[in-house]
Amino acid sequence: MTKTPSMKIRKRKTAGAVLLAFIMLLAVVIAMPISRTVPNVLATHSCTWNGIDIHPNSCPNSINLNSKGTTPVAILSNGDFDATTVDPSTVEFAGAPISSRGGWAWEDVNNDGLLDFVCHFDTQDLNLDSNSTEATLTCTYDGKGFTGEDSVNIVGP
Ligand SMILES: [Ca+2]
Ligand SMILES: [Ca+2]
Repeated sequence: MTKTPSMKIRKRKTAGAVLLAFIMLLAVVIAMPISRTVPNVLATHSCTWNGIDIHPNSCPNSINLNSKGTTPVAILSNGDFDATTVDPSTVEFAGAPISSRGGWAWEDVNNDGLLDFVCHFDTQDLNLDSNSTEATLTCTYDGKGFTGEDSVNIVGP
């Protein structure tokens, strides 16, 4: 049987469809690990942080605004940021300065080999209310400004 030009085109089209299907399958395979991690990210949304970890290594970050205690917050070091250069006198979390009761310390709270800056705030001084879902910490380090955020879960009466 002689191949007509139209058959050739049809064959090429079939090959194109097979290739397309293969690419789509490949895309699905590649996307699978991502789609597997997405639900995890969503599930742990309340534990995510942006530079800080309220109640280090604890989740959710429950805060009882009637508590007479202190709330610990870790400013986390990373490859580009050394939390040991934080100026403690400039640290403010939800409008409150570092508590004289809790103070601050350098401690590697997330075991990544980099010292983090852990500080405590008088919970009753925090400018948060029952509708708050996140809290912000600001400070200066090395003459530069730092802003970190983490989620909060307001509990209690
Ligand atoms: Ca936490
Ligand atoms: Ca660390």
